[in-house]
Amino acid sequence: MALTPPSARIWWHEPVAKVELIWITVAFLWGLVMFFMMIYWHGAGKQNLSNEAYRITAEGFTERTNAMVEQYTVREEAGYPVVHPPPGSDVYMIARLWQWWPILEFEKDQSYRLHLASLDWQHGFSLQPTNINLQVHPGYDMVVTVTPDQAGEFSVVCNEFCGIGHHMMLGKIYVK
Ligand SMILES: [Cu+2]
Repeated sequence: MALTPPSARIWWHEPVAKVELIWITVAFLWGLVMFFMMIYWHGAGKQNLSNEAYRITAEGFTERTNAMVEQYTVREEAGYPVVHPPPGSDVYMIARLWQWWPILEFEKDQSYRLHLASLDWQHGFSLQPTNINLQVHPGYDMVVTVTPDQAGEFSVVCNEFCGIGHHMMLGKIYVK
């Protein structure tokens, strides 16, 4: 019993019980299996990681985002521009305290190179209700090639705690 002290004072010379040995072996082997699965899943697990990242400056990224917004804004929504960039193009979304900017509008079954960068702290890009999750770091452009296969309205949620307005850091992506 773990709640009472061992009866023998020098308990560490006692042989290890069989069940405990079995348990240690099972846990160790399972740990090994999961370690190698991690490597396997990286290649074959259809993960949506950002495989490309480039060093950028906040100013440079803002400039590129603004250029896209100026050229392809189709309407406004609650003070946010809704941008409909041409299929196949480079698309930018800024993460900052506390918003994802601008709102993007994609066409179904078309591919885009989505660039994500933070202008201040680390944020987490989580696309709801799909299982797409990645970290957005300041100073880096995280590139993901996206091909939406479902029309609808998707929410971008920040899933890396980033301060007092973290829970209000919501963005939107439309797929038409
Ligand atoms: Cu955030």
